[in-house]
Amino acid sequence: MMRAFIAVDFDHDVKKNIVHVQQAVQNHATAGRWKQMDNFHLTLEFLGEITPGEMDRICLLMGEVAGRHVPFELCLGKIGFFKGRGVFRVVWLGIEGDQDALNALQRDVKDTLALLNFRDDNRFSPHITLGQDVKLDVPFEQLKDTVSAGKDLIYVRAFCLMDSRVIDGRRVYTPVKQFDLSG
Ligand code: 2AM
Repeated sequence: MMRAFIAVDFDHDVKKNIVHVQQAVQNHATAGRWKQMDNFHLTLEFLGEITPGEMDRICLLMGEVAGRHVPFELCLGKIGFFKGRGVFRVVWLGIEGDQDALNALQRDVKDTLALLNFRDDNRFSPHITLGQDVKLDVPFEQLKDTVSAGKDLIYVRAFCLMDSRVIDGRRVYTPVKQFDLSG
């Protein structure tokens, strides 16, 4: 079995820009668990545990999805959060740019996975997780106004099947299969 999800992986330069935003948030944090730079990604669908047989079927269908979409451009947006009890459960970086293309790709991934009985009732909320269980020494809105990402374009040319596992006590996300957008 493999713990898996479908995501857009970023190249090193984009991850470096995300780290700058994360550091600006960390400068005002009194608590938090922070994502490692290598692990920054944009999840399209979370799969959970899958068998080798399911992986083969998923790869086949994701290849077809990729063939129905053309590359598009995104950029990094503003920070936001998902609420927890007394903490910011997730502090994330949002996404701007060609949201229509991103949403169309995500919908196709989701609908296609539903054919394999992977069902997800969550509404897609594109975000890059920076940290979890975060506490801040300033109001979030104040931080939001001061922290901003560079507007460099992110060229989305592919998406990946990602493997999630703990190695030496550290969570590691690894792209196991890449699907190039070519539609
Ligand atoms: P997160 O970034 O908001 O934590 C790998 O764990 C990826 O799948 C992460 O992007 C994570 O979202 C997402 N994920 C993990 N568990 C999930 C779940 N049960 N439902 C939806 N997404 C999940």
